[in-house]
Amino acid sequence: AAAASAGPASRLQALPAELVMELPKGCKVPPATLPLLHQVLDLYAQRTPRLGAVVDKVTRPGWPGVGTLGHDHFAFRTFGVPGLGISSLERVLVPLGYARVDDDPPLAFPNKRLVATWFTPADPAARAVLPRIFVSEIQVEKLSPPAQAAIREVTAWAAAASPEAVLVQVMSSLATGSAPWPRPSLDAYEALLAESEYAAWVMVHGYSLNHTALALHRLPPAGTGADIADFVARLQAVGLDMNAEGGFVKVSPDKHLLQCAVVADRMPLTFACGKTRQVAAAYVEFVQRLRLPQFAALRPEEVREEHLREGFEVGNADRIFHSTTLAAAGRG
Ligand code: OOG
Ligand code: NI
Repeated sequence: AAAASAGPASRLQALPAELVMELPKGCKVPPATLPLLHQVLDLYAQRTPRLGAVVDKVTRPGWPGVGTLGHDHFAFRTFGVPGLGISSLERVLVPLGYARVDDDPPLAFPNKRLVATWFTPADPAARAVLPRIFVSEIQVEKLSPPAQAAIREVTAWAAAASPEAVLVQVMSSLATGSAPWPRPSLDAYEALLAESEYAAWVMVHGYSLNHTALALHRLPPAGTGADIADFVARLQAVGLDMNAEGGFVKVSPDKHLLQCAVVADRMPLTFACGKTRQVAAAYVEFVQRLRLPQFAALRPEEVREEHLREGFEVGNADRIFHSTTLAAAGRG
């Protein structure tokens, strides 16, 4: 896939043209929203060489393929410390036309010491194009004293700053792809990694996009979208490693939310001590949302995003988090 080269996306360097979003006419989304989301995606594409490979394969003749791939959701990870955490992205997303959705019960992952929530475009007309945004945070107070100390040391500035000042730092981190804290030494990184893969990821990647999830339900055939099990087999056949945790396809208890992920790319990172090692970068997910039973009578061509299973599922997400665990790869 060629990098996007025309129109409003002309500043973008690495983003495949198939992943550029276009808002439907008349929808009420602030003008800053799409440029920021594209900037975040472009930085992600630069750090995720596998994305280009995935898009190339998926849009090849013979696949259920397409000119445009839709984004079901984006996902970010954060440190749950004062001033940062989920609330720091809420301050970015609400002015961009997103509304927070608080699930009841909340999405919680006690074994990973994580909680999560998600955001949806406030204007329903934008929901078929703009991604949902899944945001998680690690409950720092539940980590060991040394891990807490390492995180608090680099985030103390946020507790002391005004919300407006923190917002400026978070925005600039989103727009540049660099974390709003210094890079750790390799020893400090490895100590954190031994305790929490998630915490180590956030320490080196900050507010970089963790993944985009591409929407299989927006591909043909109408009414169901592309079959996810078929997709897993196709992706494996072209040599991509899939997250094998709990099976390749993660299925919600209601059977209507189906997810799978290509495991994270690795990238070499030079630490503050000058040493370099491979770390997990970002990954690509696929989602198939199936039609809700109350819309079973619709003709396939009448089925829209609002007729499909909404939201996220704790059991699926718990497994998808493993996509940045470098040992999670499997070829079936
Ligand atoms: C998020 C994992 C969960 C989903 O769609 O349920 C998730 C992460 O790895 O940060 O993406
Ligand atoms: Ni996801």
